[in-house]
Amino acid sequence: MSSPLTRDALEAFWMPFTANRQFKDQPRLLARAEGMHYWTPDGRKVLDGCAGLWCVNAGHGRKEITAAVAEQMATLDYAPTFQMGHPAGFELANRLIELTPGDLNHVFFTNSGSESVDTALKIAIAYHRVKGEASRQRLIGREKGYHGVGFGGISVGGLSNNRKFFGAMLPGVDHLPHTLNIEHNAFTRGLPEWGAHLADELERLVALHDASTIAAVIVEPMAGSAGVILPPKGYLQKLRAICDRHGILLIFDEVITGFGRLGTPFGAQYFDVMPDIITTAKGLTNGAIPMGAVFVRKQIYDAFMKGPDGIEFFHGYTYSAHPAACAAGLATQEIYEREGLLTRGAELSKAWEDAVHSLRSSPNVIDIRNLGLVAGIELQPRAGAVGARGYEALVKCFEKGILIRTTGDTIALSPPLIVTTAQIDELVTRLAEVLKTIA
Ligand code: PXG
Repeated sequence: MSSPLTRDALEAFWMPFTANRQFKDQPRLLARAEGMHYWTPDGRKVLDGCAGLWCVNAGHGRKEITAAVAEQMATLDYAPTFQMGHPAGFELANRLIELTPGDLNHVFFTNSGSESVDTALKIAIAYHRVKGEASRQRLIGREKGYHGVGFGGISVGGLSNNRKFFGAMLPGVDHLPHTLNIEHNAFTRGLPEWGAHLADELERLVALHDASTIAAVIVEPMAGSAGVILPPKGYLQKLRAICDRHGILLIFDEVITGFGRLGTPFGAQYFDVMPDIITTAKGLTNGAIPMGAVFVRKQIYDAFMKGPDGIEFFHGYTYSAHPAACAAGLATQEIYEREGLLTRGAELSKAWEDAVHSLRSSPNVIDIRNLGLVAGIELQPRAGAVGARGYEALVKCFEKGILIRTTGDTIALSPPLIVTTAQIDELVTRLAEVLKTIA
């Protein structure tokens, strides 16, 4: 590898969610990006099969975003949004609520998905309190859920590696069962038929804890990080109905499914289920500048806007609605609209489904799951070495010029929404070639 960085120079940066020693012994560096591709420092071209980390939905190097950010920085580099404001924050909020379903018409800005999740959980608990139901403090997440890495997010999250090192976390949290079931649903195209009854577990938790103690349920409408786990047909509708029955808020964590990943602006529209709160980040700014946003329904916002004059919600970040992020967000939304990217996934999803399911005949593949422009390809774990096959796939794919994501032994694919059918074929063909070389 012809990186200018020596082994020593790699030490100072403690890398996130990375096997630091393995990486630093054999680094994989990305130096440049444009459109559907990255380039390594030595000029090798790599096809982006996962939109960076599920975020670069309009493809890389979008000049309109660069120009908008540069102009914003030259005009107003920073402005506080505590008891002050600047035009771009309001402009972006208004632009975004045109995309959200129903009356999800109020936006709280954050800087990441993790902050969006913690913000949403705090809004949910505070909402019940301002309505006079302060006993509703309990939060319900789901096994295998990923809601970022804040203490709120890991508490409602359901990935044990992300939880077990960090002590007791938030009290008063419980979890629904996850919906992954290879025995019943292996190689299903789109949403699985089996498993809607798993939502009834929420009734069991309500019976156990009593509805008067429960503030909210948070789920990813389609779980990305845990290895692409789909909701069975009717499952989300059932969750919605049970929440309604018991006055519990339903939060959809759409950090991955937001901004066109499933072929609709949000997953809520894809599934035709209306949550009370939606959390987002990633595709909001095409990954170019960090930003997150939490969307809440009118009744929630209105509940806070009553009561005595003064600050209604004691929460916010120095960089909430940062001018550079707002400029990036506005330019990104322009691109999405002009190029029809938020619905392009719907046009491509059949070709995508056919392409990824062709991997069924590849060695060690035990399940393939797909929805919109997402796919999960699950490999049989090696005896006594869970994740080893997945990691080998990641490394070999990179050598072969495709960037994929792996979680354990599951490969996740989620290309930028500008992907062509030829590039889908290229991605899947190269992946099939790699899988043939993995014992
Ligand atoms: N919620 C969901 C549903 C996510 O997918 C977060 C919250 C946290 O977002 P931030 O911006 O704080 O990282 C995420 C993030 C992967 C992968 O490879 C997924 C995420 C992040 C990094 C890698 O699956 N999702």
